[in-house]
Amino acid sequence: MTLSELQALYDLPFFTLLSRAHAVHEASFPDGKIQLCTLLSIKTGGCSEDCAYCSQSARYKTELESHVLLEREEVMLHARAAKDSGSTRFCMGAAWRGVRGGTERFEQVLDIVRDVATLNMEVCVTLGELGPAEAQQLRDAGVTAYNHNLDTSPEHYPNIVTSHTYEDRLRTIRNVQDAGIAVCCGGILGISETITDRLRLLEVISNFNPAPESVPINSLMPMPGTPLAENPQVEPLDLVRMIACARIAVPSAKVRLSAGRTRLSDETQTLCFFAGANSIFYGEKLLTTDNPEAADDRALLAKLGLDTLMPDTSLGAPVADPSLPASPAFPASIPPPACAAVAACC
Ligand code: SAM
Ligand code: DTB
Ligand code: SF4
Repeated sequence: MTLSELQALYDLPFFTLLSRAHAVHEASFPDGKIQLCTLLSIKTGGCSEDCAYCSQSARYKTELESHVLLEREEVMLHARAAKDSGSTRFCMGAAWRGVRGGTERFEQVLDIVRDVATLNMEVCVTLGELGPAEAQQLRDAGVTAYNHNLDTSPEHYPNIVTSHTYEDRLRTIRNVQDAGIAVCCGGILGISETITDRLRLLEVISNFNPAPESVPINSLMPMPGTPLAENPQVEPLDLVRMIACARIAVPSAKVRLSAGRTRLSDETQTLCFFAGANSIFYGEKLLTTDNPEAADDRALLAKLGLDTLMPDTSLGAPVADPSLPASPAFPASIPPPACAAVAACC
């Protein structure tokens, strides 16, 4: 979709936008089920990058307790618990700029992935920048999806992150697509962006070929010590509009109502589900911040009569439209930039 098409959608009367989004949702996901995903931070804090919203950046004095890469056995305890609680996707995050093949740390991550993949859950990782070889190794180890957010518009991104570029992010996404891994790519609201920045993000993501498998929409959890610690809360109805636009812009993708749900009422979340959100993070913790209690989420879904989705471990990258060029557009031969030179790289 183009920015002007998205702007026209966004400007519709609220209920018109919601009914359009709901119709798209029903057509794309007739069973209306909700996907439950559980997050685990497998390496916390000490990140070389300067993302202004993030408690894990080493550049800010936050209250975070850092830890090195968790042992495989510990990760498996969390993964089994997630499965037992009804989660069907296990997403592991690491506070690195990126990963590099041949390093001990990356081998450890591959071992973790191989173990988690035995549990019959979807396996998602978010490890920062990847080259084509690393993406292929992750795929071979059993990764079904890779999360790499663009977060906001290309114009606003340099106001939020200066240690890497939007283009770096796009290049990783292309490497993930080329390895046949499903792409999970979305953004954050509440990082001093305009509505146009939000819609520009959707414009970029909606033009991916192949389309992303999922689009997480996070609302800023303001972290003490970060530059955005005092940012105001996202206006709930603006979040609902954004979810509705994401649903229409990328009809085949799961739209994940991601960080920030602890600050949303049940009624706002309900509107988000009606507008097309069909995935949530489930369990008391996101990576470093709070998430609603699992029992509260189960109660809300039961009240709404919403069933939960089974895992799809055969998940591959959605098939590209052969009549259009691949997007993001980078020759696959371009190696990942500068990662080897970055001390905090795994
Ligand atoms: N280091 C990896 C990367 O940058 O892709 C993975 C982890 S990073 C924490 C994943 C995403 O979490 C970010 O792109 C951002 O959208 C979201 N996120 C991080 N901190 C957040 C916060 N304080 N509030 C809301 N979302 C946040
Ligand atoms: C995504 O878009 N949101 C998740 C997941 N992908 C990795 C992370 C949210 C992090 C929220 C802040 C924290 O817990 O540190
Ligand atoms: Fe946080 Fe990821 Fe940015 Fe590191 S690269 S500061 S973990 S968002």
